[in-house]
Amino acid sequence: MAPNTSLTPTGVLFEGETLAEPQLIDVSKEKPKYVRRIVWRNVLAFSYLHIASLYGLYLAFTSAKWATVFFAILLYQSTALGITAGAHRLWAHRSYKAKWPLQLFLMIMNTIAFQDAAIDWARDHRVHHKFSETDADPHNAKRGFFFSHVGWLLCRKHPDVKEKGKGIDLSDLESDPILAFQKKYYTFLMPLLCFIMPTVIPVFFWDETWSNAYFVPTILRYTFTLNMTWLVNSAAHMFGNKPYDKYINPSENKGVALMTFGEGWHNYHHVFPWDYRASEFGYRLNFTTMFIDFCAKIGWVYDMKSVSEDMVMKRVERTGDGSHELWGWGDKDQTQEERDEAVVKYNCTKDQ
Ligand code: ST9
Ligand code: ZN
Ligand code: ZN
Repeated sequence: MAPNTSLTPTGVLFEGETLAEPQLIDVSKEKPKYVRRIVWRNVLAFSYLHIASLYGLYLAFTSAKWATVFFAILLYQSTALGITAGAHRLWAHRSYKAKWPLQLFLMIMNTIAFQDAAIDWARDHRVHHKFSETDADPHNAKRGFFFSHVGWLLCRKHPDVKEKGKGIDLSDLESDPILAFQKKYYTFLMPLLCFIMPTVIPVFFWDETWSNAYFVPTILRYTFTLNMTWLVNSAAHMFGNKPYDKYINPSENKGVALMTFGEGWHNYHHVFPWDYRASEFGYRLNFTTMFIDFCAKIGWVYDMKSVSEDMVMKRVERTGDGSHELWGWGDKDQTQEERDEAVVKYNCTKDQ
């Protein structure tokens, strides 16, 4: 029998004391040690995607038609919206409401982007926000850049993800007919929309070769979009300022914001996840907000939630790291202390 190493108190307070009944400690209830289990099928699949994408990149510069390259870029942009405006801001966070034509458009774009059914994507993402940087976070950035970028998709999830995830309410998404349809027919819809359609269109409409059509707008476009998305979990959880909350890892990362249509303002987003703009700065590096506002103008979007300037500033003052942007001297957010302590040369009036 293993020695009793449990920290559970035995009830014995001093040497010589005996207990009336010997206390048995149920070690079976102790948390089992986490062992990482690699999923080799995924390792092979992602290795293939990345190697084939390098070939796609070569073809894009050497033999693909302009129309094919343009098609790949267009697919990247529109399917990114299926993730940002769809899976992320609409479904995972419910930060705005959409009429069914937009829901349908976003569901189709989301399926072309192949990041699993939006219900599953949103489940992981809700867990990510509620248990950020713990073992229950599916892509816990404390486990390093590689793990939070792609490593988490190469091994079985930590038991805490599943345990804590059980408490997440998904009834709103499960009762949504468009999302239920996507999930039910995913194994048919996803290959058709993500792999077959983007390969067939260039061949039939502008006489592209099968190989260019497969490697450029299909494999390269898909792998590129995946990596841009993963950067939010890796780079934007490690590099950048924290003007709203310096006690958390998510950061304001302009490079990621640019490539993900506004999802790199990640310090703001983790502090105010219900804000449909996912940032304080309007359309700055935020094509998704522009798109949602445009849809609101044509009547497809309503009930958009955001955060008041006043509430943002209170949070900046309370927990920010001091990097919140000012336009310069006299900005209304400049503190009195900053004015008083400023070094002013050749000052000839009392009024600065
Ligand atoms: C992909 C997703 O790449 C990328 C998501 C990125 C998210 C980024 C977010 C950033 C913010 C937004 C920015 C957007 C920017 C976009 C820019 C665009 C330019 N709660 O998962 P399983 C339970 S996908 C509760 O298999 P394993 C549940 O019972 C790429 N319970 O776990 C479940 O059963 P079911 C393509 C949970 O076995 C069961 O466990 N897809 C939770 O450990 C099994 O679930 C792939 O390559 C939870 N959170 O396997 C597939 N999770 O589902 C990759 C699980 O029936 N995935 N449970 O209810 C896999 O192969 C597997 O999931 C695994 C883990 C091997 C990774
Ligand atoms: Zn995050
Ligand atoms: Zn989020």
